[in-house]
Amino acid sequence: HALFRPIQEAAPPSPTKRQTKISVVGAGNVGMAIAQTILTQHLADELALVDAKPDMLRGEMLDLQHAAAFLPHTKILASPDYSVTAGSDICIITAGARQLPGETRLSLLQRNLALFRQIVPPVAKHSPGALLLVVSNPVDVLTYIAWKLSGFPPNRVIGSGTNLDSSRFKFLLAEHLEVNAQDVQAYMVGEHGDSSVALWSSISVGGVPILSQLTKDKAAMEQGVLERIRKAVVESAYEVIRLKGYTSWAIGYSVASLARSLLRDQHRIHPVSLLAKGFYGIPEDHEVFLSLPAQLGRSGVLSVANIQLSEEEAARLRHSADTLWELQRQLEI
Ligand code: 6V0
Repeated sequence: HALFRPIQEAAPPSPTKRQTKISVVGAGNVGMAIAQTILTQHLADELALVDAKPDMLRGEMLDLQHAAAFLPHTKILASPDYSVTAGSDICIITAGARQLPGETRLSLLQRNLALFRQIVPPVAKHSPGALLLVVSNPVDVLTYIAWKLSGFPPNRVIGSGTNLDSSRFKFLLAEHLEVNAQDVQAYMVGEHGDSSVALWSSISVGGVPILSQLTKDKAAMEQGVLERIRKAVVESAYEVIRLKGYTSWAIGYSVASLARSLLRDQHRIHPVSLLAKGFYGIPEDHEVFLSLPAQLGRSGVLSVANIQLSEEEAARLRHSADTLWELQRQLEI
């Protein structure tokens, strides 16, 4: 005897209304923080997890499913087999090898290239229309590798890039200025991590541009403080890793905010890693991914903001582009 009596006249579901699906490849610290933020913010109707460790993966899936009574309704699937990701709107890649003590960047990159060879082709095969969002490090080079291996157009392959660095930057600026971080506008661009570039002229609070409001002397003094804040942003990832072993919550929120802007076609501006050749003097033959403030929507990167860079900022971007290009030339993709 049925628990509920169906209503015969109910209209069939509209054929234009479709379910939203997000897949997360790599159910480690970062993948699970992203998954749980996606669930609490109800960004998808279906969430698929993939990892190479089947028992751990099943454990993570069950643990999330057991929270069903407290969460908006989302179907949660998990499997080491990529068919579970079929028909995704966004595939987020967080799987990555960890740097071994004394290991060079190139050697780590080669191990991650081998990993991406196993991951990207099946992801692209099962979701040929998806947006690819790469989180694994080094994120700028791995986004390039994901672009090459997927065969997707560049606007559909995005690296989480300096979206997180910019959030750390806003947090530290907000503390220094004693304001709310949500009222701070500030961008870090370029390479994610040590060589990221802080755009001083971009900083404003509640519409007040910080540096141009100051007298010359004060601006010079404040520039020193800001440089210390930039260094603190770069240091902060190392500090969290030293203290707790990995970073997870901030990158979880950062990637969920990207997923929201993309899926809900919000046209919001985020600094993300995108194909940067031709921008700010980066040579056309340098197929490198670097973060620039970009407008994100349902079809991926919609446009790149035409920001005013100082000569020094542009030179730093070009230097990163040269370094990445040289590194990528040593890889056989
Ligand atoms: P982790 O906890 O070791 O998780 C990695 C997961 O990947 C593990 O569960 C592995 O089993 C899984 N994995 C490995 N190989 C495969 C494979 N072939 N197929 C499927 N799954 C596989 O690492 P953690 O989650 O801490 O970090 C993941 C990655 O994110 C690293 O590369 C980090 O450097 C990177 N981060 C990037 C950030 C950014 O801002 N872009 C921020 C934080 C971390």
